[in-house]
Amino acid sequence: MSVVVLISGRGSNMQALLEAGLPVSAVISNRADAKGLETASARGVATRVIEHRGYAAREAFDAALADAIDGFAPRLVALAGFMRILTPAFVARYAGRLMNIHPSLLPAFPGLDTHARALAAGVKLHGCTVHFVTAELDHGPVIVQAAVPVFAGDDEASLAARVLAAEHRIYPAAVRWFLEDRLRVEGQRVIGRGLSESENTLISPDPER
Ligand code: NHR
Ligand code: GAR
Repeated sequence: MSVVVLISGRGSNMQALLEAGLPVSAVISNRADAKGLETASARGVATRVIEHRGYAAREAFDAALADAIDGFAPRLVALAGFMRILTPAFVARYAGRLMNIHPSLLPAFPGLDTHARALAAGVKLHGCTVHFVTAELDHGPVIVQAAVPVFAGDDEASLAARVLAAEHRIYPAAVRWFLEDRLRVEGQRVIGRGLSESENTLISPDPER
């Protein structure tokens, strides 16, 4: 029933999962200096570090990562600010139970530096996406998205903070739905059983409030 969370840094999304009371059995980082490791330890959650620098090939790193994960026999593996692209073999091993939170409204802005790219593109809505991970980077089936406004005075930091607050709302919800067996994938679409229409999409600030 448990969740293993993969991080690379701050770990605020991981913390949101913990604060939501979700059954996180371990937090694994590819960087020894990830701040999130301390947050997890302080809450009594097991931590592991598998440093990607120690491996010459991505396949070898991913194999060591999989060994560490499988020691906890999780039902779900959740990427939360995890910064290493995963090999097709790793993705296949966890097919259907590997999730990511990405800081843009996919399919807009896959990859890195999403907030700077959104500002440069002049979009008026930005946001975040929880999706199942497939071999193709940031292209897996979308579970839930949240949209936030881009304001004229925004810089990268102010926009990132607005998106991050939305991330902290939708990621725990998506993980809970998965653990409750309420998500079914049909091709590129995710059908949420017993979810209201508005649960799949968050607009923040909510115009109905
Ligand atoms: N792996 C696969 N196969 N598919 C996805 O959809 C993945 C994935 C691994 C991570 C998260 C993703 C994001 O949300 C994610 C999705 C890292 C990079 C990247 O370029 C891009 C996207 C994401 C994560 N990483 C560099 C690399 O060479 C390293 C960058 C760094 O260390 O700062 O792996 O944005
Ligand atoms: C979050 O905004 C997350 O969406 C993003 O990095 C931040 C991590 O913050 N993820 C990626 O960019 C993945 N490439 P956190 O460590 O505080 O959760």
